[in-house]
Amino acid sequence: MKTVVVGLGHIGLPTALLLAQQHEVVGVDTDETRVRTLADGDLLLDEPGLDALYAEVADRFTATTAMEPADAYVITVPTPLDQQENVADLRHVRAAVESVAEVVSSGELVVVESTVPPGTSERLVQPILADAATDIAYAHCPERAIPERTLAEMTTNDRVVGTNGQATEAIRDLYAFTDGTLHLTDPRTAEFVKLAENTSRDVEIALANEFAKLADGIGVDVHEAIEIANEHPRVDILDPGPGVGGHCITTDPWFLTGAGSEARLVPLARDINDGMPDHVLGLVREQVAHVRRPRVAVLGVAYKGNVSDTRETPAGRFIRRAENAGYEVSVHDPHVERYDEPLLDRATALEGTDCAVVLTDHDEFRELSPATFDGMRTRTIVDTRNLLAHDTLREAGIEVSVLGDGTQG
Ligand code: SAJ
Repeated sequence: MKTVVVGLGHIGLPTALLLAQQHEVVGVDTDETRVRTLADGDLLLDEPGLDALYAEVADRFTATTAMEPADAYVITVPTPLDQQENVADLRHVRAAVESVAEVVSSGELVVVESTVPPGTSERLVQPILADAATDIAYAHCPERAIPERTLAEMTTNDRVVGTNGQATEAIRDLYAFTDGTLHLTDPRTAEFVKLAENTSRDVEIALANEFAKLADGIGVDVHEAIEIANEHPRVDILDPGPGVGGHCITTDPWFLTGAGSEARLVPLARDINDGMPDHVLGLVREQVAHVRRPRVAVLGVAYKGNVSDTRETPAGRFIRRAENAGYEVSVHDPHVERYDEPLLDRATALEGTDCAVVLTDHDEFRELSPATFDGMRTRTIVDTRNLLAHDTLREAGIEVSVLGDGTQG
């Protein structure tokens, strides 16, 4: 089965290479540079196993900017959030479907993996395909792998498959690379499932963040409280932090609610999580209250621990707010190579600063010794992830403030 994969990004490229283990695959991307760098062997993605897989399937995978006919088409283009309207920007999806419609023939398989609002398959995608050819086997199969575990999750996670009924057999053949169960449903439900999963996580993180702020006011250590509460067989509270980042959880709740929805909890959770960088700035402000023109070192700009991905990182929101407040900000992240702000080695980033703000739960930060902070002008730390060895640092005379530990109220 010859398969075309449209969009060679974080999801498209790993999917294309996994498919190429069994099929002839053509990757189509409108970005000429992306296609050229791929031809040069530079995958531009930090994914374990991806380079080896690329080498293994090289003779069954080609990348190009031009659409071509195939037996199956998998669309994995981005669906960004229209920041002004808080609705999905479906222009890439529409363009990808229209380009497939130019070459698709009756009886062939079209799969949309891009995350889309409920109803998009029925209202936008399927009508374009129906005008192009009859009896298209259509499925919406949203991807749910996480960055830097993408191949492992793509080959083991269950999949939700929303088909128009004709796609079932072809879908089993297409996703033969996964050991996960295929959960069959209709496209609209599949669209909803993906958004509900990420929205549920966003709401749960918002609750943890709310608990952290409440605990500070009440004088309780939220981390100890959560640990004990989670011993209950039906309670599983997540961890508070500096806010929610990543490409999906920050956008998917808006795809679910759409413009004008009557949903209240979902937008509120977004608001609570987006407000966390401001709350963290308040903790930093307390630490540097006595300093004229404070200098702040940010430790960690990846959106979560042990990854290099900075998409929608709460660190970005924090840094802009800190700079607007008149602070000088330096940045260090042991995992990140490319970022909007200059990245410094740890000692240089900390040198001459008044507060070190830990924003990402990288393992490297867990055991930072008191000597790490020797070069600071004023030795204070704000730990938003409850990560550091607080007692050891405090014994060495360093002022440590921990989000939610009950001492900020
Ligand atoms: N976070 C917290 N506290 C927690 C857990 C996470 O503050 O207890 C923060 C993280 O630091 C990060 C953000 O939330 O900034 C999101 O991280 P995550 O690990 O919850 O999720 P993602 O964005 O890496 O991946 C999610 C996953 N969805 C679910 O777990 C329901 C993944 O399976 C999806 O494939 C992915 O979104 C996606 O692409 O949709």
